[in-house]
Amino acid sequence: MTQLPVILTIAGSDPTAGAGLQADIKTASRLGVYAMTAVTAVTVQNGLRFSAYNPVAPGILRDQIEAVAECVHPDAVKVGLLPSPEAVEETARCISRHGFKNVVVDPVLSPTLSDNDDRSGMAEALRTLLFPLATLVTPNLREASQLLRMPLYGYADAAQETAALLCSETGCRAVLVTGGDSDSGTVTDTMYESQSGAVSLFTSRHIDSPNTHGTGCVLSSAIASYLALGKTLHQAVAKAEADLHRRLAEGISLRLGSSPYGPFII
Ligand code: PXL
Repeated sequence: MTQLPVILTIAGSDPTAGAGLQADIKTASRLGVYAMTAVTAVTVQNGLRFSAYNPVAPGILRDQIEAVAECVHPDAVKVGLLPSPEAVEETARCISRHGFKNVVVDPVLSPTLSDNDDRSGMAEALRTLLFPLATLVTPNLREASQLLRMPLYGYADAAQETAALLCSETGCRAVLVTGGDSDSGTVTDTMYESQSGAVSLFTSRHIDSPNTHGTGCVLSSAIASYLALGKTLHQAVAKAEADLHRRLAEGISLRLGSSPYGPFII
C-alpha cells in the first residue's frame, strides 16, 4: 500500500481556475501531491471583471475541514482567501485542534476589497489567530504593509525588515515577501526565518507576461506541496520559485479564449 502525500487547501473558488483552490489542485497534482479542499468563498470573475464575492458561512467552512480531518492528516496545509475574521477564527481553531503542521498562509487581502475598505479587522485576525500557527506567511509587499499597518515605500530594505517584523510581532516561523522590484529588470522575493535569523533572496528576471492571474496561489500551494513531499522550508521555497518563473516564461504567448490577459496557464 502506498500513502499519497496530501495537502489541504483552504481557499476561495475562481471560475476561471487561474487562482484560488482550482489553481491549488492543479499545482499539487502536477507535483504528485493529492489536494483536498475546503471552500471559503465563491467568487464570480473572469479576465475582465471581478463581479461577486460570496462568503461560505464559517460553520460550513469548519465542517469541510473537519470532514477532511476525519479521514486524513494532511502533510501540509495552504490557506488562501478567507472572507471574514470569523472565517479566520474557525480556520485557526481547526488547525490547532488537529495539530496540522507545514501551514503556508497566503494572506490574500487585495482582490476582493477596494482601497477604501477597512481591512484592519481582517489584518488583526490574521496576525493574532492564524500567523502564530503558520510555518510560512507569503504576503506581497502591499499586503505586508497592510498587515503591519505601516507605509513601506521609501526605505530600501522594506521586504527584509517587513518580514522580520511580521515574524517578531506575530510569532509566525517565517515570512516570504513577494514582489520586490528592482531597477535592473529583476524581481526578488525575500524570506526571513525567525529561528535562525536567516535571510534568503530569490531573484529572477522580470517576466512581462499577461498571464499572471493566480501566481500567488500557485506559489503558495507549490511550497505546501513540496513541504508535503518532505522538503525543508528553504528547499520548498527555492523549488516553487524556480518552477513558477520557468512556467511563467513558457506561458507568455499562450491565450485562453478572447481574454486579453489571463490566468497563470501551464
Ligand atoms: O490571487 C489571489 C486570489 C486568491 N483566491 C481567489 C482569487 C484571487 C484573485 O483573484 O480570486 C479565489
